[in-house]
Amino acid sequence: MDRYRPRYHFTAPRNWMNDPNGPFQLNGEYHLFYQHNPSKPEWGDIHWGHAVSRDLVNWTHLPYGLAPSHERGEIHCYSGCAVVDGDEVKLFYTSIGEGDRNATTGAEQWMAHSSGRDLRSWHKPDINPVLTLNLHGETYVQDWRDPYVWKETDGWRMILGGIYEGKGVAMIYKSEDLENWSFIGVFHQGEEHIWECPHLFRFEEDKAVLFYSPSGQVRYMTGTINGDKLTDVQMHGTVDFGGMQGYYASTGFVDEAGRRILLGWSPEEARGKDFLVNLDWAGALALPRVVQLKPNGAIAMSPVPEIERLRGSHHMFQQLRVSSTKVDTDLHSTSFECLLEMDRDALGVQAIIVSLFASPCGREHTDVRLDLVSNKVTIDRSSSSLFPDVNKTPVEGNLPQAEGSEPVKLRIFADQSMIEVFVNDETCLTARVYPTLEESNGLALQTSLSEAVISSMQAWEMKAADIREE
Ligand code: DQQ
Repeated sequence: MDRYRPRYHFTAPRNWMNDPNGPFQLNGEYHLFYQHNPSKPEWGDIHWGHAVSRDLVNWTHLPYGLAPSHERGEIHCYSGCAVVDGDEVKLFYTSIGEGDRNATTGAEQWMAHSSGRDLRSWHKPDINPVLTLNLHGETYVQDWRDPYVWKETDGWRMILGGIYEGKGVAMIYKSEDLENWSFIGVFHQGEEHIWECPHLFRFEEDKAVLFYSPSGQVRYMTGTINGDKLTDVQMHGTVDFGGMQGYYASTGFVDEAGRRILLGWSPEEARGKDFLVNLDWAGALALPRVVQLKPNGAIAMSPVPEIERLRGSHHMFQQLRVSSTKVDTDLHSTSFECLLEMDRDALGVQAIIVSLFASPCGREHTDVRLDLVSNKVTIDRSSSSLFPDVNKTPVEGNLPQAEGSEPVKLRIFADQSMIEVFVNDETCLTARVYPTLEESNGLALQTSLSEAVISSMQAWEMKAADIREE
Protein backbone atom coordinates (compact mmCIF):
# COMPACT_ATOMS: atom_id res chain seq x y z
CA MET A 1 0.00 0.00 0.00
CA ASP A 2 1.59 3.29 -1.00
CA ARG A 3 1.14 6.48 1.00
CA TYR A 4 -0.89 8.19 -1.70
CA ARG A 5 -3.61 5.57 -2.05
CA PRO A 6 -6.76 6.83 -0.25
CA ARG A 7 -7.82 4.60 2.65
CA TYR A 8 -11.50 5.44 2.99
CA HIS A 9 -12.26 6.51 -0.56
CA PHE A 10 -12.99 3.94 -3.25
CA THR A 11 -10.12 2.96 -5.57
CA ALA A 12 -9.79 0.11 -8.09
CA PRO A 13 -7.73 -2.88 -6.93
CA ARG A 14 -5.00 -1.91 -9.38
CA ASN A 15 -4.50 0.01 -12.61
CA TRP A 16 -6.58 2.80 -14.05
CA MET A 17 -10.08 3.98 -13.12
CA ASN A 18 -12.10 6.95 -14.26
CA ASP A 19 -15.85 7.72 -14.35
CA PRO A 20 -18.28 5.94 -12.03
CA ASN A 21 -20.88 4.11 -14.15
CA GLY A 22 -24.33 2.61 -13.62
CA PRO A 23 -24.66 2.73 -9.84
CA PHE A 24 -27.83 1.12 -8.42
CA GLN A 25 -29.13 -0.65 -5.34
CA LEU A 26 -31.14 -3.87 -5.45
CA ASN A 27 -32.20 -6.03 -2.49
CA GLY A 28 -30.01 -3.97 -0.20
CA GLU A 29 -26.85 -4.41 -2.24
CA TYR A 30 -25.21 -1.40 -3.88
CA HIS A 31 -23.52 -1.97 -7.25
CA LEU A 32 -20.89 0.31 -8.69
CA PHE A 33 -19.26 0.09 -12.10
CA TYR A 34 -16.46 2.32 -13.27
CA GLN A 35 -14.32 3.00 -16.33
CA HIS A 36 -11.33 0.75 -15.95
CA ASN A 37 -8.18 -0.29 -17.78
CA PRO A 38 -7.45 -3.69 -16.22
CA SER A 39 -3.83 -3.87 -17.40
CA LYS A 40 -2.25 -0.42 -17.00
CA PRO A 41 -2.44 2.57 -14.62
CA GLU A 42 -3.31 4.79 -17.57
CA TRP A 43 -6.44 5.31 -19.70
CA GLY A 44 -7.05 2.68 -22.44
CA ASP A 45 -8.76 -0.66 -23.25
CA ILE A 46 -11.80 0.57 -21.37
CA HIS A 47 -13.77 -2.06 -19.43
CA TRP A 48 -16.41 -1.59 -16.73
CA GLY A 49 -14.90 -2.50 -13.36
CA HIS A 50 -17.50 -3.76 -10.85
CA ALA A 51 -17.80 -3.66 -7.06
CA VAL A 52 -20.58 -4.23 -4.51
CA SER A 53 -21.26 -2.81 -1.09
CA ARG A 54 -23.86 -2.89 1.70
CA ASP A 55 -23.12 0.65 2.90
CA LEU A 56 -21.35 2.68 0.16
CA VAL A 57 -18.22 2.69 2.36
CA ASN A 58 -16.85 -0.87 2.42
CA TRP A 59 -16.60 -2.55 -0.98
CA THR A 60 -15.94 -5.94 -2.53
CA HIS A 61 -14.31 -5.88 -5.94
CA LEU A 62 -15.83 -8.35 -8.41
CA PRO A 63 -14.59 -9.51 -11.82
CA TYR A 64 -15.16 -6.76 -14.40
CA GLY A 65 -18.75 -6.23 -15.58
CA LEU A 66 -18.17 -5.34 -19.24
CA ALA A 67 -15.24 -5.93 -21.56
CA PRO A 68 -14.90 -4.71 -25.15
CA SER A 69 -16.29 -7.33 -27.60
CA HIS A 70 -13.36 -7.39 -30.02
CA GLU A 71 -15.10 -9.99 -32.21
CA ARG A 72 -17.82 -7.37 -32.83
CA GLY A 73 -15.33 -4.61 -33.57
CA GLU A 74 -15.68 -2.98 -30.14
CA ILE A 75 -12.56 -1.53 -28.48
CA HIS A 76 -13.89 0.49 -25.52
CA CYS A 77 -16.98 0.39 -23.30
CA TYR A 78 -17.44 4.06 -22.45
CA SER A 79 -19.64 5.46 -19.68
CA GLY A 80 -23.31 4.77 -19.10
CA CYS A 81 -26.00 3.83 -16.63
CA ALA A 82 -27.98 0.94 -15.14
CA VAL A 83 -31.75 0.46 -15.30
CA VAL A 84 -33.48 -1.71 -12.73
CA ASP A 85 -36.55 -3.14 -14.51
CA GLY A 86 -38.29 -5.48 -12.06
CA ASP A 87 -35.71 -8.09 -11.16
CA GLU A 88 -33.70 -7.52 -14.29
CA VAL A 89 -30.93 -5.00 -14.59
CA LYS A 90 -29.86 -3.55 -17.91
CA LEU A 91 -26.70 -1.58 -18.51
CA PHE A 92 -26.65 1.07 -21.24
CA TYR A 93 -23.29 2.34 -22.41
CA THR A 94 -21.44 3.88 -25.32
CA SER A 95 -19.66 1.42 -27.55
CA ILE A 96 -16.56 2.68 -29.34
CA GLY A 97 -15.09 0.64 -32.17
CA GLU A 98 -12.31 0.68 -34.68
CA GLY A 99 -12.17 2.93 -37.76
CA ASP A 100 -15.49 4.65 -38.44
CA ARG A 101 -16.85 3.68 -35.06
CA ASN A 102 -14.55 6.18 -33.35
CA ALA A 103 -15.64 8.33 -30.40
CA THR A 104 -16.03 11.56 -32.38
CA THR A 105 -18.29 10.50 -35.25
CA GLY A 106 -19.19 6.83 -34.89
CA ALA A 107 -20.21 6.04 -31.33
CA GLU A 108 -23.08 3.60 -30.78
CA GLN A 109 -25.24 2.99 -27.72
CA TRP A 110 -25.29 -0.61 -26.54
CA MET A 111 -27.15 -2.55 -23.88
CA ALA A 112 -26.14 -5.48 -21.69
CA HIS A 113 -28.32 -7.41 -19.26
CA SER A 114 -27.67 -9.51 -16.24
CA SER A 115 -27.40 -13.13 -17.16
CA GLY A 116 -27.97 -14.43 -13.64
CA ARG A 117 -29.86 -13.28 -10.56
CA ASP A 118 -26.62 -12.69 -8.71
CA LEU A 119 -25.82 -9.73 -11.03
CA ARG A 120 -22.24 -10.96 -11.41
CA SER A 121 -22.19 -11.59 -15.16
CA TRP A 122 -23.47 -9.47 -18.02
CA HIS A 123 -24.44 -10.39 -21.54
CA LYS A 124 -24.68 -8.19 -24.66
CA PRO A 125 -27.67 -9.45 -26.73
CA ASP A 126 -27.67 -9.52 -30.54
CA ILE A 127 -30.07 -6.55 -30.79
CA ASN A 128 -27.05 -4.25 -30.31
CA PRO A 129 -26.50 -1.51 -31.19
CA VAL A 130 -29.72 -0.17 -29.70
CA LEU A 131 -29.11 3.38 -30.94
CA THR A 132 -26.94 4.66 -33.78
CA LEU A 133 -26.33 8.17 -35.03
CA ASN A 134 -28.63 7.41 -38.01
CA LEU A 135 -31.50 8.28 -35.67
CA HIS A 136 -30.72 11.95 -36.22
CA GLY A 137 -31.09 12.00 -40.00
CA GLU A 138 -29.32 15.10 -41.26
CA THR A 139 -28.72 16.59 -37.82
CA TYR A 140 -24.98 16.68 -37.19
CA VAL A 141 -24.30 15.35 -33.71
CA GLN A 142 -20.80 14.47 -32.63
CA ASP A 143 -19.06 13.00 -29.54
CA TRP A 144 -22.37 11.37 -28.73
CA ARG A 145 -22.13 9.42 -25.51
CA ASP A 146 -22.82 8.51 -21.89
CA PRO A 147 -26.49 7.42 -21.79
CA TYR A 148 -28.62 8.07 -18.74
CA VAL A 149 -32.04 6.32 -18.73
CA TRP A 150 -35.03 6.90 -16.46
CA LYS A 151 -38.75 6.15 -16.40
CA GLU A 152 -41.49 8.71 -17.01
CA THR A 153 -45.21 7.85 -16.63
CA ASP A 154 -45.53 7.19 -20.38
CA GLY A 155 -42.34 5.20 -20.95
CA TRP A 156 -38.55 5.34 -20.82
CA ARG A 157 -36.35 8.30 -21.62
CA MET A 158 -32.65 8.47 -22.37
CA ILE A 159 -30.41 11.51 -22.49
CA LEU A 160 -27.03 11.47 -24.21
CA GLY A 161 -24.24 14.02 -24.01
CA GLY A 162 -22.23 15.34 -26.93
CA ILE A 163 -21.84 18.26 -29.27
CA TYR A 164 -24.56 19.68 -31.51
CA GLU A 165 -23.75 22.58 -33.85
CA GLY A 166 -20.46 23.09 -31.99
CA LYS A 167 -21.98 23.38 -28.52
CA GLY A 168 -22.42 21.02 -25.58
CA VAL A 169 -25.79 19.33 -25.52
CA ALA A 170 -28.03 16.71 -23.94
CA MET A 171 -30.18 15.00 -26.61
CA ILE A 172 -33.32 13.10 -25.55
CA TYR A 173 -34.84 9.77 -26.82
CA LYS A 174 -37.81 7.62 -25.83
CA SER A 175 -38.71 3.94 -25.78
CA GLU A 176 -41.50 1.69 -24.53
CA ASP A 177 -39.46 -1.48 -24.28
CA LEU A 178 -35.88 -0.26 -23.69
CA GLU A 179 -34.95 -1.80 -27.08
CA ASN A 180 -36.54 0.37 -29.77
CA TRP A 181 -35.65 4.02 -29.36
CA SER A 182 -36.73 7.16 -31.18
CA PHE A 183 -35.15 10.59 -31.17
CA ILE A 184 -37.19 13.41 -29.59
CA GLY A 185 -34.85 16.41 -29.81
CA VAL A 186 -32.57 18.66 -27.81
CA PHE A 187 -33.27 18.32 -24.08
CA HIS A 188 -31.01 21.25 -23.26
CA GLN A 189 -28.02 22.93 -24.86
CA GLY A 190 -25.23 24.98 -23.30
CA GLU A 191 -22.40 27.23 -24.35
CA GLU A 192 -19.56 24.83 -23.60
CA HIS A 193 -17.83 22.80 -26.30
CA ILE A 194 -18.92 19.39 -25.02
CA TRP A 195 -21.20 17.92 -22.39
CA GLU A 196 -20.13 14.54 -21.04
CA CYS A 197 -21.91 12.30 -18.55
CA PRO A 198 -25.32 14.00 -18.41
CA HIS A 199 -27.33 12.89 -15.40
CA LEU A 200 -30.76 13.84 -14.10
CA PHE A 201 -32.42 13.79 -10.71
CA ARG A 202 -36.21 14.07 -10.92
CA PHE A 203 -38.14 15.87 -8.18
CA GLU A 204 -41.83 16.54 -7.58
CA GLU A 205 -43.93 18.65 -9.95
CA ASP A 206 -41.72 18.10 -13.00
CA LYS A 207 -38.73 19.72 -11.33
CA ALA A 208 -35.38 18.26 -12.33
CA VAL A 209 -31.69 18.88 -11.79
CA LEU A 210 -29.49 18.19 -14.80
CA PHE A 211 -25.78 17.50 -14.19
CA TYR A 212 -23.11 17.54 -16.91
CA SER A 213 -19.32 17.48 -17.22
CA PRO A 214 -18.06 20.03 -19.77
CA SER A 215 -14.31 19.10 -19.72
CA GLY A 216 -13.98 21.25 -16.58
CA GLN A 217 -15.93 21.77 -13.38
CA VAL A 218 -19.07 19.61 -13.19
CA ARG A 219 -22.12 21.87 -13.50
CA TYR A 220 -25.80 21.56 -12.76
CA MET A 221 -28.97 23.40 -13.59
CA THR A 222 -32.35 23.20 -11.93
CA GLY A 223 -35.42 23.58 -14.11
CA THR A 224 -38.73 22.07 -15.16
CA ILE A 225 -39.31 19.21 -17.58
CA ASN A 226 -41.73 20.52 -20.14
CA GLY A 227 -42.50 18.55 -23.32
CA ASP A 228 -39.23 16.63 -23.04
CA LYS A 229 -37.14 19.76 -22.65
CA LEU A 230 -35.57 21.29 -19.57
CA THR A 231 -37.05 24.78 -19.35
CA ASP A 232 -37.52 27.60 -16.81
CA VAL A 233 -34.01 27.21 -15.45
CA GLN A 234 -34.07 28.58 -11.93
CA MET A 235 -30.44 27.94 -10.96
CA HIS A 236 -27.07 27.24 -12.57
CA GLY A 237 -24.44 25.92 -10.19
CA THR A 238 -21.09 24.22 -9.78
CA VAL A 239 -21.21 20.74 -8.27
CA ASP A 240 -17.55 20.82 -7.27
CA PHE A 241 -14.89 23.43 -7.96
CA GLY A 242 -12.17 20.77 -8.32
CA GLY A 243 -12.75 20.14 -12.03
CA MET A 244 -10.05 18.03 -13.69
CA GLN A 245 -7.87 18.71 -10.62
CA GLY A 246 -10.22 16.83 -8.35
CA TYR A 247 -13.80 15.97 -9.40
CA TYR A 248 -15.28 15.03 -12.76
CA ALA A 249 -17.79 12.84 -14.62
CA SER A 250 -20.40 12.58 -11.89
CA THR A 251 -23.40 10.30 -12.09
CA GLY A 252 -26.05 9.23 -9.62
CA PHE A 253 -28.93 7.01 -8.60
CA VAL A 254 -31.82 6.88 -6.17
CA ASP A 255 -31.24 4.22 -3.54
CA GLU A 256 -33.85 1.97 -1.93
CA ALA A 257 -34.30 4.50 0.90
CA GLY A 258 -35.15 7.16 -1.70
CA ARG A 259 -31.91 9.10 -1.29
CA ARG A 260 -30.48 10.78 -4.37
CA ILE A 261 -26.81 9.86 -4.38
CA LEU A 262 -24.16 11.45 -6.54
CA LEU A 263 -20.78 9.87 -7.32
CA GLY A 264 -17.81 11.54 -8.99
CA TRP A 265 -14.34 10.57 -10.17
CA SER A 266 -11.29 12.16 -8.58
CA PRO A 267 -8.63 12.15 -11.31
CA GLU A 268 -4.92 11.80 -10.75
CA GLU A 269 -4.34 14.76 -13.09
CA ALA A 270 -2.23 16.69 -10.54
CA ARG A 271 0.44 13.96 -10.43
CA GLY A 272 1.68 15.12 -13.80
CA LYS A 273 3.62 12.99 -16.28
CA ASP A 274 6.83 12.37 -14.33
CA PHE A 275 5.49 11.56 -10.89
CA LEU A 276 8.02 10.83 -8.15
CA VAL A 277 7.17 7.13 -7.78
CA ASN A 278 5.67 4.51 -10.06
CA LEU A 279 2.22 3.68 -8.75
CA ASP A 280 0.21 0.71 -9.96
CA TRP A 281 -3.12 2.53 -9.58
CA ALA A 282 -4.66 5.82 -10.71
CA GLY A 283 -7.97 7.47 -9.86
CA ALA A 284 -10.40 7.38 -6.93
CA LEU A 285 -14.03 8.18 -6.21
CA ALA A 286 -14.99 11.18 -4.15
CA LEU A 287 -17.23 10.27 -1.20
CA PRO A 288 -20.80 9.45 -2.33
CA ARG A 289 -22.95 12.53 -1.66
CA VAL A 290 -26.62 12.81 -0.74
CA VAL A 291 -28.19 15.52 -2.90
CA GLN A 292 -31.16 17.61 -1.81
CA LEU A 293 -32.96 20.39 -3.61
CA LYS A 294 -33.32 23.76 -1.87
CA PRO A 295 -36.31 26.06 -2.51
CA ASN A 296 -34.09 28.48 -4.48
CA GLY A 297 -33.04 25.69 -6.89
CA ALA A 298 -29.55 25.24 -5.44
CA ILE A 299 -28.52 21.76 -4.36
CA ALA A 300 -27.27 20.77 -0.93
CA MET A 301 -24.67 18.00 -0.84
CA SER A 302 -23.22 16.07 2.08
CA PRO A 303 -21.29 12.81 2.24
CA VAL A 304 -23.46 9.76 2.99
CA PRO A 305 -23.71 9.51 6.80
CA GLU A 306 -22.49 5.89 6.62
CA ILE A 307 -18.96 7.30 6.26
CA GLU A 308 -19.14 8.39 9.91
CA ARG A 309 -18.86 4.71 10.92
CA LEU A 310 -15.18 4.99 10.08
CA ARG A 311 -14.62 7.77 12.61
CA GLY A 312 -11.94 6.72 15.09
CA SER A 313 -10.24 8.69 17.86
CA HIS A 314 -11.93 12.00 18.45
CA HIS A 315 -10.30 15.38 19.11
CA MET A 316 -12.59 18.14 20.35
CA PHE A 317 -11.83 21.80 20.88
CA GLN A 318 -14.43 24.26 22.13
CA GLN A 319 -14.24 28.04 22.12
CA LEU A 320 -10.88 27.69 20.43
CA ARG A 321 -8.77 30.86 20.32
CA VAL A 322 -6.98 31.20 17.02
CA SER A 323 -4.59 33.99 16.05
CA SER A 324 -2.42 34.98 13.13
CA THR A 325 0.36 32.75 14.48
CA LYS A 326 -0.11 29.16 13.43
CA VAL A 327 -1.24 26.85 16.27
CA ASP A 328 -0.70 23.10 15.92
CA THR A 329 -3.38 20.74 17.15
CA ASP A 330 -2.64 17.35 18.66
CA LEU A 331 -3.90 15.53 15.59
CA HIS A 332 -1.23 13.81 13.51
CA SER A 333 -2.84 11.87 10.74
CA THR A 334 -3.10 11.65 6.98
CA SER A 335 -6.62 10.14 7.04
CA PHE A 336 -9.04 12.24 9.01
CA GLU A 337 -12.21 14.32 9.04
CA CYS A 338 -12.32 17.76 10.56
CA LEU A 339 -15.38 19.91 11.30
CA LEU A 340 -15.22 23.57 12.26
CA GLU A 341 -18.25 25.56 13.32
CA MET A 342 -17.94 29.31 13.54
CA ASP A 343 -20.01 32.41 14.07
CA ARG A 344 -19.71 34.81 11.17
CA ASP A 345 -19.40 37.74 13.60
CA ALA A 346 -16.57 36.10 15.51
CA LEU A 347 -14.49 35.86 12.38
CA GLY A 348 -15.25 39.40 11.30
CA VAL A 349 -13.27 40.58 8.30
CA GLN A 350 -10.61 37.96 8.27
CA ALA A 351 -9.97 34.53 6.88
CA ILE A 352 -9.46 31.30 8.76
CA ILE A 353 -6.75 28.99 7.47
CA VAL A 354 -6.66 25.27 8.23
CA SER A 355 -3.32 23.65 7.35
CA LEU A 356 -3.46 19.96 6.52
CA PHE A 357 -0.66 17.49 5.91
CA ALA A 358 1.65 20.01 7.62
CA SER A 359 5.27 19.12 8.43
CA PRO A 360 6.79 20.47 11.68
CA CYS A 361 9.58 22.13 9.66
CA GLY A 362 6.91 24.18 7.87
CA ARG A 363 8.09 23.20 4.41
CA GLU A 364 5.01 21.16 3.46
CA HIS A 365 1.39 22.06 4.15
CA THR A 366 -1.85 22.37 2.22
CA ASP A 367 -4.04 25.25 3.32
CA VAL A 368 -7.80 25.43 3.23
CA ARG A 369 -8.60 29.13 3.42
CA LEU A 370 -12.11 30.33 4.16
CA ASP A 371 -12.63 34.02 3.53
CA LEU A 372 -16.00 35.51 4.40
CA VAL A 373 -15.13 38.90 2.98
CA SER A 374 -14.39 37.80 -0.56
CA ASN A 375 -16.87 34.92 -0.01
CA LYS A 376 -14.35 32.37 -1.28
CA VAL A 377 -12.91 29.11 -0.10
CA THR A 378 -9.57 27.96 -1.49
CA ILE A 379 -7.43 24.87 -1.33
CA ASP A 380 -3.96 26.42 -1.57
CA ARG A 381 -1.60 23.72 -2.85
CA SER A 382 1.44 25.97 -3.36
CA SER A 383 3.38 24.31 -0.48
CA SER A 384 1.60 20.96 -0.66
CA SER A 385 4.61 19.01 -1.89
CA LEU A 386 8.36 19.40 -2.19
CA PHE A 387 8.14 17.47 -5.43
CA PRO A 388 8.35 20.22 -8.06
CA ASP A 389 6.40 18.59 -10.86
CA VAL A 390 2.99 18.08 -9.28
CA ASN A 391 0.24 20.58 -10.00
CA LYS A 392 0.07 23.19 -7.22
CA THR A 393 -2.45 25.62 -8.66
CA PRO A 394 -5.14 26.70 -6.18
CA VAL A 395 -8.64 25.25 -6.32
CA GLU A 396 -11.10 28.00 -5.46
CA GLY A 397 -14.86 28.12 -4.98
CA ASN A 398 -17.57 30.69 -4.27
CA LEU A 399 -19.43 30.43 -1.00
CA PRO A 400 -23.22 30.34 -0.90
CA GLN A 401 -24.92 33.60 0.02
CA ALA A 402 -25.14 33.85 3.80
CA GLU A 403 -28.63 33.32 5.16
CA GLY A 404 -28.84 35.78 8.07
CA SER A 405 -26.46 34.99 10.89
CA GLU A 406 -26.35 31.29 10.06
CA PRO A 407 -23.09 29.83 11.44
CA VAL A 408 -20.40 28.68 9.05
CA LYS A 409 -19.75 24.96 8.89
CA LEU A 410 -16.47 23.92 7.29
CA ARG A 411 -16.06 20.19 6.86
CA ILE A 412 -12.82 18.75 5.51
CA PHE A 413 -12.05 15.15 4.58
CA ALA A 414 -8.37 14.38 4.12
CA ASP A 415 -7.28 10.97 2.93
CA GLN A 416 -3.63 10.45 1.95
CA SER A 417 -3.77 12.39 -1.34
CA MET A 418 -7.45 13.43 -1.38
CA ILE A 419 -8.94 16.57 0.08
CA GLU A 420 -12.68 17.20 0.01
CA VAL A 421 -14.10 20.41 1.43
CA PHE A 422 -17.78 21.13 2.12
CA VAL A 423 -18.93 24.58 3.26
CA ASN A 424 -22.44 24.65 4.70
CA ASP A 425 -23.20 21.56 2.58
CA GLU A 426 -23.33 23.69 -0.52
CA THR A 427 -19.90 24.70 -1.79
CA CYS A 428 -17.74 21.65 -2.53
CA LEU A 429 -14.10 21.46 -3.58
CA THR A 430 -12.07 18.34 -4.19
CA ALA A 431 -8.33 18.36 -4.88
CA ARG A 432 -5.38 15.99 -4.89
CA VAL A 433 -2.05 16.67 -3.15
CA TYR A 434 1.12 14.58 -2.89
CA PRO A 435 3.26 15.52 0.14
CA THR A 436 6.71 13.95 0.24
CA LEU A 437 7.91 14.19 3.87
CA GLU A 438 7.03 11.37 6.22
CA GLU A 439 6.15 13.84 8.97
CA SER A 440 3.69 15.84 6.82
CA ASN A 441 0.75 14.82 8.98
CA GLY A 442 -0.05 17.81 11.18
CA LEU A 443 -3.23 19.86 11.45
CA ALA A 444 -2.79 23.54 12.36
CA LEU A 445 -4.98 26.65 12.47
CA GLN A 446 -4.47 30.35 12.05
CA THR A 447 -6.34 33.50 11.14
CA SER A 448 -5.25 36.03 8.57
CA LEU A 449 -5.25 39.08 10.90
CA SER A 450 -6.04 38.88 14.58
CA GLU A 451 -7.47 36.64 17.27
CA ALA A 452 -10.82 34.97 16.69
CA VAL A 453 -12.80 32.39 18.64
CA ILE A 454 -13.96 29.28 16.81
CA SER A 455 -17.10 27.88 18.49
CA SER A 456 -16.00 24.32 17.99
CA MET A 457 -13.59 22.20 16.10
CA GLN A 458 -13.78 18.44 16.01
CA ALA A 459 -11.49 16.04 14.26
CA TRP A 460 -11.65 12.29 13.87
CA GLU A 461 -8.90 10.02 12.70
CA MET A 462 -10.55 7.86 10.04
CA LYS A 463 -10.21 4.10 9.90
CA ALA A 464 -9.54 2.47 6.55
CA ALA A 465 -12.61 1.22 4.68
CA ASP A 466 -12.72 -2.53 4.08
CA ILE A 467 -12.12 -2.72 0.33
CA ARG A 468 -11.26 -6.25 -0.73
CA GLU A 469 -11.29 -8.56 -3.71
CA GLU A 470 -13.82 -11.37 -3.87
N1 DQQ B 1 -14.97 9.26 -19.96
C1 DQQ B 1 -15.53 8.18 -20.74
C2 DQQ B 1 -16.51 8.83 -21.65
C3 DQQ B 1 -16.85 10.08 -20.95
C4 DQQ B 1 -15.54 10.50 -20.37
C5 DQQ B 1 -14.41 7.46 -21.44
C6 DQQ B 1 -15.66 11.45 -19.22
O1 DQQ B 1 -17.65 8.00 -21.85
O2 DQQ B 1 -17.42 11.02 -21.80
O3 DQQ B 1 -13.56 6.82 -20.51
O4 DQQ B 1 -14.56 11.38 -18.34
